[in-house]
Amino acid sequence: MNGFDTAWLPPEAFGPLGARRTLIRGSGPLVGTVRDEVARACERFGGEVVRDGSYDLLLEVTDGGLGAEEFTCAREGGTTTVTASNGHGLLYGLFHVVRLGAQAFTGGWPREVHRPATELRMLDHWDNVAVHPVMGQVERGYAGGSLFWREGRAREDFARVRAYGRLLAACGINAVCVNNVNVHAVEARLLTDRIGEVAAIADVLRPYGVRTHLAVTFAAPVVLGGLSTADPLEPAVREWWAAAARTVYAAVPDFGGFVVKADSEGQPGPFTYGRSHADGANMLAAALAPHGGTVHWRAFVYDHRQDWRDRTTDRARAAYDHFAPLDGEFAAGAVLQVKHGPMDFQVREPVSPVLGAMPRTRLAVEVQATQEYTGQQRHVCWLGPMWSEVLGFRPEGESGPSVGELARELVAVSNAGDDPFWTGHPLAQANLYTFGRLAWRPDADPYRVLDEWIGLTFPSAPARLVEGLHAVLDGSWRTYEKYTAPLGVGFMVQSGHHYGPSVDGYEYSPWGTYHFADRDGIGVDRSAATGTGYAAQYAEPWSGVYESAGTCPDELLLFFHHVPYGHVLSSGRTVIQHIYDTRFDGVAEAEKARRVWAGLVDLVEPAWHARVAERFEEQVRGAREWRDQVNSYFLRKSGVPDAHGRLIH
Ligand code: GCW
Repeated sequence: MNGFDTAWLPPEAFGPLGARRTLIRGSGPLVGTVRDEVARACERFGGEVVRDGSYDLLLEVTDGGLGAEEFTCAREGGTTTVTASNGHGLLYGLFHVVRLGAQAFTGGWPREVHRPATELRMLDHWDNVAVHPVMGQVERGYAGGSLFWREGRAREDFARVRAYGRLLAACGINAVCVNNVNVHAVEARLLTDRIGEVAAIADVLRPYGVRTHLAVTFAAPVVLGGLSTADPLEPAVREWWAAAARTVYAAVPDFGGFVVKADSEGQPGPFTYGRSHADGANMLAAALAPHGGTVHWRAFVYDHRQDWRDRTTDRARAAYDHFAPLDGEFAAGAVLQVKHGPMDFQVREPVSPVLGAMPRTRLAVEVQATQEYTGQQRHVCWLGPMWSEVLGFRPEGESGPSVGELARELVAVSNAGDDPFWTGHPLAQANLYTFGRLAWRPDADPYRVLDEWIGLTFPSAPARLVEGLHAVLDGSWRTYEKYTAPLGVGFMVQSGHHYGPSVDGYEYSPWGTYHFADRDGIGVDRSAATGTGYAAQYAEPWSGVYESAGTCPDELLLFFHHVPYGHVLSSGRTVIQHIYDTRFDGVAEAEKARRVWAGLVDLVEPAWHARVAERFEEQVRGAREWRDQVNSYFLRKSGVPDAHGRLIH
């Protein structure tokens, strides 16, 4: 390994392409990137970048009426042709050819048009410039330090950032926000006197078609500008932001825009001035509009200081209650960035009702690749199937559009850092890759995407390795769910760092995260009839489906209902027996995955194999801890013995 892992772009992935004769037509910086990629592959594999004469592959910028990121690919008469209307599309076309491997030069097929379904496919980095005393450098980061920042400033050596940009382009990601949405004092200044550091990063990402975005604090006019207010309707404040945007664009001409976490978990926002979130977002959209930028305004607004005794406040309702009434009020340059579920990236949540309730708002769906609540990159948890379920959900039922169709943009909190394997757990690379490909095509089959990832990461993998990787990854999210959170209950984690079990870890906290287990039953009543009314935030058919415990899907039962332990699920099992069984099954599955991985030792590069093997030890230990704590807790609460008489402590 040359300092860091090649992930899904090992040199061998360029073998078929690099052995051929390629003609490249077009000019501009991204065509330059394409040319460099092909030239490098040819140097290694004996092919040639030709200027004329015969060729096997034509990569051509033409005026073919294609959109900015689109490309076509065809193969006729022994020649493969990729066309695009600019360098960006051509770069995506090149990586398409890489993905096809030898197949790109075999047989023939008519012209196919490839275009992304979403305009923006972004990674948000929760990276701090300075190391934060509690959160460390990367908030919820499980892959070492930041790729961008080191020792309080932008890195001097950008080799790693360049390699990152390349990996992102190869899976279709076109935007990165380079700092944490919780904007601390040092990071606030990236907007003003430290914009040069952002510009340096943008320069490195630009050749891969990745635009740079910045998280900013809503209080910037006060904390940086010395104004007495940050009121979004105050002319001096609006002018301050307009001037700030001008400075940013002078340094970064293709700057993507701002990301804002306002009135959320202590961050400042428009509520301080009695203004709405549309007022706040629109002010920033107005500042960015003359330059073509957008503001990503996060919908993660809720009361994080609630009284656990108060059963009427329901955190799950918060985003909808705050934002749905504002539909139609957001400016064209404002994107509302909505977490995929109503709570906070738990292992299982329903899809956020906000996504079906704001047809006149530009929506981005936010998912979490960094595994805060899904094993922190010590456990294998491939999130493709979860994201795919979210994107396939149809808020108005079968005849209506899917979330993937409603979302104009997809955003993931990145799971990458300066760890040699990028993601701490090497298999977590699959999450990053899968996110990019699902963002490009939300209706893609995640298991096919995983095949692609395997094909690229392990070129010419024998069938035993391909099968082994599928065996370890395919069901890993459900395995994780089995030993952790039953039936849609969340937050049974240790408080603060969120790793490992603590059934009551958040039960009496101010964060709005309760399961209400007592001796008789468990779950949150979110029905309209007797509960918090959250179920009514959905349109039919879902409001009806979720309203009744009889029709609510098993996996979400305790999210929507408080039921007795003896309640019989549609699976035929009681809730308590389900809790016991799934814990035992989850541990058995984790142990099996560990065995499968051990059996691949001869097929995977030793350092790679060893890192995963080491993580599996921790995963199995952790899974047993989850099983024993959760089962013991519920045995003690309910007094109901396990029907199979297994050991519960
Ligand atoms: O999941 C929670 C995390 C916070 C995070 C917040 C958010 C960046 O625990 O660390 O803050 O969500 O999404 O803003």
